[in-house]
Amino acid sequence: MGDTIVAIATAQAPAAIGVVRLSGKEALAIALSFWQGAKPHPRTATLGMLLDGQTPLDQALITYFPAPHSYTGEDVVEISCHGSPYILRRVVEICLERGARLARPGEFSLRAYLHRKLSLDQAEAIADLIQARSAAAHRLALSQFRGAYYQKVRALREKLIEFLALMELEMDFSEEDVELASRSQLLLLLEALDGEVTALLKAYRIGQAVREGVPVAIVGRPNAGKSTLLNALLAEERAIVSDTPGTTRDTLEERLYLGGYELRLIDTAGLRENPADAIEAEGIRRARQKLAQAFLILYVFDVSEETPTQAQQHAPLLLGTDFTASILWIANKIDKLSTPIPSTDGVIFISAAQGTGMDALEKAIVESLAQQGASSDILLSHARHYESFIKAQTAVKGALQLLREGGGSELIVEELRAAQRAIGEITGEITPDEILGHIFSKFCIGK
Ligand SMILES: Nc1nc2c(ncn2[C@@H]2O[C@H](COP(=O)(O)OP(=O)(O)OP(=O)(O)O)[C@@H](O)[C@H]2O)c(=O)[nH]1
Ligand SMILES: [Mg+2]
Repeated sequence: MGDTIVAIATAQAPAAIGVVRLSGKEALAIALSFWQGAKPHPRTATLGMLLDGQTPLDQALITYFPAPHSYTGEDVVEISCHGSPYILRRVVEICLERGARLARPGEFSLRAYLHRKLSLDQAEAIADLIQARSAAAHRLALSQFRGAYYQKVRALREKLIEFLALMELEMDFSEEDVELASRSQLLLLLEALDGEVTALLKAYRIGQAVREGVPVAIVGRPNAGKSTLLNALLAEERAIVSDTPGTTRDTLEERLYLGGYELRLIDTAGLRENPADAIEAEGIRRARQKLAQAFLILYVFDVSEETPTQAQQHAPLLLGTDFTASILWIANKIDKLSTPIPSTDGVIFISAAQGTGMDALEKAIVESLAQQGASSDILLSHARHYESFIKAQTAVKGALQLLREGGGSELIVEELRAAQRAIGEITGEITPDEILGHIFSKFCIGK
């Protein structure tokens, strides 16, 4: 970690400004070695000229953050110059010639973590923040970064550690048969812990969906108006619409931003019991596959052909049972009705072709996501955290079982240790090096 690293911290395209960042002991010396201007004061931007040999390269600002008050906890220098790919590349090359080394992806954040400027989940939150495309993903990343997540996890772990300490102490006095850790209190703690961990685990699917885009499948019989609905939601003629049943043969996915969420809207082939040919059968198979992955199902039916009750009765036959998503019932083509039909609870009436009822539908989609917990600030959204919590849950359940069966303290202590280790992995209190390398390698260079 002793060496000084350098990387371009901004996007690699012509832009008004671009930033090159240096971190490490030699950061300031390297920057000043091709700088013509005043020596920068800590944390104050200083104007000067960057030199390429004897020739001016660019007018720039240098900001110097002496250790430990910097992002990485080391001496950091940020050079803001004009965002020309050539200038930025030259600045990096000159830094390399003067002894810096090119940073690996995520290496600035890795250093920040190693210098305890960030916990591991906070470092991951920064990577998420950079990637966030929707308000909801941004909110999740920010709350994780601000430590909401960390507090919750840490509180759980601290309680565990208290009990562990007491039980370990007990084992030292084993001949005297003292019971320092109340078994009934431990049982209560473990049950509470099990409840919290289970709730966090349950929120994983929605958390991941919020971060990566919530899959929403549009399904229903052929000709119900699914593709018309997709187009109406996107406000774009994206999918082919025709009055021939079976027009959509493959699935089609588009991103839509709605109510602060990023949705992955998936149009599918119409579902029916007896497909006409092998292609349609394959389309239906794919539709069912998307159904299984979806978070929300928009079930579209032609209300001029079946009543809401009939549609709801038939739907299970078409949908099968291989899905967990909640369903929004959408009665389409209300413009074709000569007499309006009475409103039915939980059914949204629209005309996708004419754009009627779209506001209510959009509102219902957003509400449904919120109801499923998508608006929560603390959601598990990383596979790595999920795995650690699964390990913790297994250990907590193991300890609970032992406790209920009057199992020996040694075995219970083993399980408690495993649980606290698993939770410690999330914030990075206990994390093997190879896992660290893997986590940070997924960051972008310069971060
Ligand atoms: N009157 C009326 N017609 C509609 C409405 N929505 C769709 N249609 C018509 O219904 C027919 C089928 O529409 P699509 O959007 O292609 O239906 P689909 O569900 O995607 O059909 P498949 O892809 O074949 O499964 C087309 O002729 C549309 O113009 C609506 O709200 N009102
Ligand atoms: Mg279609």
